[in-house]
Amino acid sequence: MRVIYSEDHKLRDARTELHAGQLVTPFEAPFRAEWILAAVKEVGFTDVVAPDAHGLETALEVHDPAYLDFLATVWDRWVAAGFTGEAIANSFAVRRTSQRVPNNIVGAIGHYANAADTSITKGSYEAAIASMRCAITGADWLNAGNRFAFALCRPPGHHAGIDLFGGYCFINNSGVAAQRLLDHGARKVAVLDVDFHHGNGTQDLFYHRGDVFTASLHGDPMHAFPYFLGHADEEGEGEGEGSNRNYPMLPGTPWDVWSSALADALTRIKTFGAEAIVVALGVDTFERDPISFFSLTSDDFTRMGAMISAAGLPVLACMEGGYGVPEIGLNVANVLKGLKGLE
Ligand code: OKS
Ligand code: ZN
Repeated sequence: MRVIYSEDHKLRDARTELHAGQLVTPFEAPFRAEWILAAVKEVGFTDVVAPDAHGLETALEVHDPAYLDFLATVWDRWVAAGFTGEAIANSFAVRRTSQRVPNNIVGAIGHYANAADTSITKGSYEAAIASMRCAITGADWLNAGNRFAFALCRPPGHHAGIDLFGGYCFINNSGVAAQRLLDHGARKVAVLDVDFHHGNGTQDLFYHRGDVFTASLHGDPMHAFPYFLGHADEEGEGEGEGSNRNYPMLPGTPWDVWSSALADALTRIKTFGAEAIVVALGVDTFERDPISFFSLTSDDFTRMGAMISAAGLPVLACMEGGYGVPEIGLNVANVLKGLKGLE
């Protein structure tokens, strides 16, 4: 199991998150990656490497070039406007409004945001690039013929759409990794999103494409972030018809219900003909996660890894969510152990 990790995640260290009507210390903070890295090393996953210095080539195949340019420049534009706080969107391009990108930075950030929770700071872009590089380097480990890799991505990526940031995500790491696998010979791949939250960004990237099967198991959007996508009737369109599958589930969902959805997703991934699985690996399905409502236990994460492994395909896990509690490290380590058939 190769682990890919960059110290540059620390460049993303926001002070503010708009949460419950207040600016709080973000849930998505540097300690997460440190705890996870320590825990996976602790159980013997010590093959930890830094990512290769990839540019934007692969990201440009799944994201809008103007969006990536916005990400690269937003902080400097925010500062140039004279603002002293972190960059937060507060005005949005919603129903029946123009989709022109405003010149004004407040308008531009609102155009490209799908939520106001995610403050942009100095260094956020550089951290997002490092995170993307971890995912690409992990994909290349599979491209070289290896069966497993774990990209310890931070910031996460699965809420980042073609031209949207939010939900702590800027560049869709799992999506970029899937594209990288396709660019290096795979004909079809799958992104399996086991994070508590719907992978709305990943769904957006591939909704009209027939070469990537996207499946997401998540809190029902009627009750949980990201609220506006993730329903069971979203199945893909055009070339992508039938290649998106959502499994919305209710508060308190335990392993037996959750794992039935996983089994169905894995069957469909095999039927689709995927040659590899990118797992958008959030561990915020844990029973004590501070912002989620499923009931998985630490042992369930080992079972999860074993089930995914049993599909018999190469697997790249890219880190997504999981917050607050010390068990995030153990839970990730357990998924990796399950993948490898340990314990
Ligand atoms: C509101 C909380 C917003 C939830 C963002 C979800 C992030 C996540 N302040 N996505 O997988 O874990
Ligand atoms: Zn999540």
